[in-house]
Amino acid sequence: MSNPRGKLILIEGLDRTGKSTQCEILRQRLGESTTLMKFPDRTTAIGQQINNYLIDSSYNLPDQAAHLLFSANRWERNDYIRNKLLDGENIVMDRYVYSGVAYSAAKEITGMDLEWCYSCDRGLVRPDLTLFLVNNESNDNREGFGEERYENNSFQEKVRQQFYKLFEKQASLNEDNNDVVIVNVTGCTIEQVSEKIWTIVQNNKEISSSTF
Ligand code: NYM
Ligand code: MG
Repeated sequence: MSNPRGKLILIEGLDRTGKSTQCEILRQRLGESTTLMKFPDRTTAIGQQINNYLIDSSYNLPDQAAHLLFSANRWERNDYIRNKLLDGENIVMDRYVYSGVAYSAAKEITGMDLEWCYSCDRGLVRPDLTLFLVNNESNDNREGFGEERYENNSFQEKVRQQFYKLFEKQASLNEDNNDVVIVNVTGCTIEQVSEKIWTIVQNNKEISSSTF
């Protein structure tokens, strides 16, 4: 008999909410057959272009083109993701489609609405479980905040609203079992957050994922 399919667990959130730390802890907890992935994946050729766009505010790209690069960056890893899952490996993912849609839609460009932003990610492997980390503390004292494009409080607030719109839309479609769980991490230590996440992951019902 072949291996059972692995699980794709996604951690999403605004900048500096502790996603990367939590992804690493979760990967360790899930054990050996678990791979950690992150988007944007800055190691590919497309990812390097994205990196330049994020770190250099004078690097101009039409917003639509920037959006398509982020999406292409996911598509170039889609077969790898699918094959890992089919081989029975779990994947813990640090950002994915939801970030792609929320950050771009938050720019409020005419014609670049939620639906437009979502459309180019249709068909990507869909997570089994999504955890959305919410930290209501101010970003002002967070180390490194403000170094990259998008890292300012007023834009982050717009992104937060787009994330919620998107989750509502998903829930209203109710097409399958794609669970999004909001995890409030305000005032929590790293250990407390990792415990919250671990409880949710362990309680997650058996679900089979499909595509976006
Ligand atoms: N981001 C991330 C997007 O704008 N679109 C996307 O599709 C993805 C995956 O990139 N501010 C933004 C969110 C972040 C920035 O991500 C870099 P990170 O996780 O800080 O490296
Ligand atoms: Mg960041």
